[in-house]
Amino acid sequence: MGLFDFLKKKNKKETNENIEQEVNNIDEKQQELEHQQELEKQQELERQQELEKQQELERQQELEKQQELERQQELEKQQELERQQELEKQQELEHQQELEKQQELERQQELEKQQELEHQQELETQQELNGETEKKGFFKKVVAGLDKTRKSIMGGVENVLKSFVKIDDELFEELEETLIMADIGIETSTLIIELVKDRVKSERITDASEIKRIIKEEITKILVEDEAEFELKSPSIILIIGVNGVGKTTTIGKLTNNFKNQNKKVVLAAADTFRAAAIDQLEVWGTRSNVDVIKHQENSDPGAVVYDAIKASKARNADILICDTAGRLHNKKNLMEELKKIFKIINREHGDAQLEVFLVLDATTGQNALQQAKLFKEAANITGLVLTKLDGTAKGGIVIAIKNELKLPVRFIGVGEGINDLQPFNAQEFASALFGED
Ligand SMILES: Nc1nc2c(ncn2[C@@H]2O[C@H](COP(=O)(O)OP(=O)(O)OP(=O)(O)O)[C@@H](O)[C@H]2O)c(=O)[nH]1
Ligand SMILES: [Mg+2]
Repeated sequence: MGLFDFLKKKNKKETNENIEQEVNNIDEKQQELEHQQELEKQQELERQQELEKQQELERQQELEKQQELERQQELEKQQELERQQELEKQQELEHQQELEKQQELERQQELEKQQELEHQQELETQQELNGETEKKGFFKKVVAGLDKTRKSIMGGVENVLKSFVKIDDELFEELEETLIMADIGIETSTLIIELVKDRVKSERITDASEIKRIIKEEITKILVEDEAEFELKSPSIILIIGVNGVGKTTTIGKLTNNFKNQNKKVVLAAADTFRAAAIDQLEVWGTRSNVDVIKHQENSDPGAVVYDAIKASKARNADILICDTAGRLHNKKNLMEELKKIFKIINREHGDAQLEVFLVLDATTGQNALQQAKLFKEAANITGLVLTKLDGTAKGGIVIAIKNELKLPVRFIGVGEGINDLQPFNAQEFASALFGED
């Protein structure tokens, strides 16, 4: 082989090698490219997956948040429900307690009513047994009831007279003091002693023992002065007033019995609405005499009760309507305002009825009774007095003071708690009972 061939061959070989090299290069490049693409695809895929993962996570979180919120709301709803149930339970409990309290109160009132009724029945039976329903029996009771008063007045007078032989100013002073001590009051005691002095002078009395008789006569004169027969026409309204505890409701019970015995038709008005027990108490008395009692709820307007009672007594053609009133209002002004309202209603609704306003006074309170009468006289047109509890008090001398100072007629006197323990006041009889036979 020649050099040329050799070179040619060599050259060809090199070219081939070059080509091969070239082809190889291209192959590598190709591979490189493919690898690159593969890599990018892979990365793209990973990014994609990453994104999806991210989105999935966010969805997940969103979902959890949502669920948490719902759980929270559910919890709050549950708590609200429990609170609501707790409240309802509490209210139910309170309602139950209120109901029980109410029932207990009613049971108590019913019991008191029953006891009051039994007490009255017992008294009545007792009186019937003793035959005291007779007027004679009543007079005896007045005499017995006034025993302490008699001793207080006349016992005192006798004691003073015992220690004086001569009639002088000192004797009169001591006598006056004795009368004041016996609840006859300063004004009336002074008047009595002045009258006694005048008579001692005009009748030329020198014997001190004569003075006792003169005192009795002068007191009797005061008691019987201006006495007029008390008469009730039909229809009549009697309004019973007075401070608490003096015996208003009891007096109404006794009066009702008195009028029923005279065949009068009576209706009662429970216008003392201040206490539920006051309404019940009047009802008990109504039941005992079998008369209608017009009543409203506790604390209702007394004027409205009177209004209804007037309507009822007209409809039933009643002869007498007797109205109980409260003596226990918060203050004097309230009490007087309440009375004024009642008067207005009576005048408007039953102006043609005979209106009697009876002030009830508790004789055992002595001078207080006189003070009360003065106060009530300013607010109400009192037409008569009822003196209660004259049984067994030493302060009956107050009747003399009341008669002299107030110029109001005493209409009835009470000498006990029973239904028959009330009588029309008869001054002459009262004076006899007060001073007895001696
Ligand atoms: N011994 C005696 N007790 C009497 C007499 N009158 C009433 N009482 C008693 O006095 C108390 C009070 O009587 P009530 O009739 O409730 O008096 P009230 O004025 O209606 O009283 P309030 O309604 O509270 O304002 C009762 O226990 C009666 O039994 C009486 O003439 N003699
Ligand atoms: Mg009463």
